[in-house]
Amino acid sequence: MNLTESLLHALKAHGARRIFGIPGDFALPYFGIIEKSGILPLHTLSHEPGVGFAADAAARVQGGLGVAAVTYGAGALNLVNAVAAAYAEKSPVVVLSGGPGKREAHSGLLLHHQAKSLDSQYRIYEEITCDRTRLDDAAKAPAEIARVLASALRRSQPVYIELPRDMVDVPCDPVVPEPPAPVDDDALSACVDELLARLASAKSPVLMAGIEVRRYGLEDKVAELSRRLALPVVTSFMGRGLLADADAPLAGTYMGVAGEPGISHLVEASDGLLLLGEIVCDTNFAVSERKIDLRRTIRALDGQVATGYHVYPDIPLAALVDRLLVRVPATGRHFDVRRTEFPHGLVADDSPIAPTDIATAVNDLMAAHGRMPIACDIGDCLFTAMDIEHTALVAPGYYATMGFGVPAGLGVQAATGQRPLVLVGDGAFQMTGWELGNCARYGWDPIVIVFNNASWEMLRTFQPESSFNDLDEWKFADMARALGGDGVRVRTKRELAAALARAHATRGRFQLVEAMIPRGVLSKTLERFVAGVRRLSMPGQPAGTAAEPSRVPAGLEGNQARARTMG
Ligand code: TPW
Ligand code: MG
Repeated sequence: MNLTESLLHALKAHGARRIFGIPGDFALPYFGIIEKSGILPLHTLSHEPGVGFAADAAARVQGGLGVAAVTYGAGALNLVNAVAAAYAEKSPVVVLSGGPGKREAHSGLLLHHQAKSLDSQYRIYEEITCDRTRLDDAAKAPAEIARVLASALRRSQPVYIELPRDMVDVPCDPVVPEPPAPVDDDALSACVDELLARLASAKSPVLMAGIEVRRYGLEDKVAELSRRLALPVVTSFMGRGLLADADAPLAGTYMGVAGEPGISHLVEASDGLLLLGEIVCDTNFAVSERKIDLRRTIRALDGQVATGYHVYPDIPLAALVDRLLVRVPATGRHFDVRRTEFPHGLVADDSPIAPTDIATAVNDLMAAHGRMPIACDIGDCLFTAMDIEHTALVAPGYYATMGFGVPAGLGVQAATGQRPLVLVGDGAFQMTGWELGNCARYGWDPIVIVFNNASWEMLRTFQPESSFNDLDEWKFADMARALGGDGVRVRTKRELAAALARAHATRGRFQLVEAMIPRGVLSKTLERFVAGVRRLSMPGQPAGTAAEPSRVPAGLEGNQARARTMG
């Protein structure tokens, strides 16, 4: 076995199922081995950000590892934003990068694709990965690979592996996976004792499920736990889509001032808020009407548990949930909650389309034909998605990078075999929409709804006076045929409903529905978000005046709303 084959077998053994990538001359040798060995299938895309987003989405929906394979320099540095997104949102993407051969690294010549030094790339990746290795020693490579892949799975974050191009086919031993890290049983017991005591003494405990619940494959167990503990469950904005397929008492999604008032009250009035795997970030919490004192919550995140001022280090979420299930017996009683209701029954008339109509039309479609997984970009499309029935959803709800939606949809279809629905704004589609051209050769056929308001509308809501937010009206539907799909532009609710039905009935080619939305028309959720942010951040400010980001208090402690654009 050679070094690349050893790596590929290890990736597979750690849960990778496919590789997304773009080669280059530093990468050709190991790409050759990927193709010839057939250990993992390879999907090439058009632009490295798309590679990263697809690998990230595949990891999110299927569990295990996503793999993004690129060349040195121009390739790997083009991937940086997507890997930073995966780092922030805890998606275990393995970055494989070709690298200069050991001998050429010492030739004295500057090498093409080199930035400042040959190590610049490695150092840049130190900031956005949780572990790294350069495989320049075949004897050490198996242990290095084992360590790095174990880190990716344990931390649920990206890692970086560089393959010098003259190392890829040297003989190498197979990788022996690292044993799971031991958990201190006494610490786990003490932690569970305190946690259960806190919940038992709370009058209105609530469980907020965060993304780690999915990252560590715990959705069914957490659903069971919440029933046994009779805990109403909410997700955060970022965690939307979690537990959609689990049998959980799921009330809805917490979005503070932007969300359903009942859910906001449930969370903000809780005296026992259990944050399981929830990233404590501004998009999740800064929209709180009433301050959530984080010190009074119980937080399990990043392999530790904090209650009040006690911190239990080295308690993995999976171990915590397993132990809680051992300690809390099933009662046999059925516990459920009132659930958020979502709009259904689009009045398919000749009036123009508002974002919320798209949510209604999608709900109607899914009610008739079954749920689809959603890949969503940032922009009003993501706020609109909050009005769509609970279904699997991948979106950059915290890091908030544009360009995620389309390539993530490709990653979802590759990973699950299910046909996804992609929601994307015109601005974001301009960034990565071209990746749809790769659907034909892999047989992917997502339904893509482009919210075309000829605008960077979310930015406009925060700074209405700037004319740079006006975009030209690109004719996206016309581009679909050239890329191997079908496209249709719709202006009315009637046309929207008909186009979605037709798209759903047409398999085998991607279907692009370009929904024309007048500038300034927002989803109900974004409207509430904007109004709430203004109200919270600038008391006394007349409605309709843009808040100025720099004057708004930031920081989580105070849970003040920040007039941020998610950008
Ligand atoms: C990679 C900053 C956040 S939202 C936004 C920008 C430019 C406008 C999005 O326009 P779109 O959607 O897609 O038409 P909509 O509903 O607002 O009209 N560059 C990157 N990521 C972010 N977040 C930005 C810039 C931003
Ligand atoms: Mg737009």
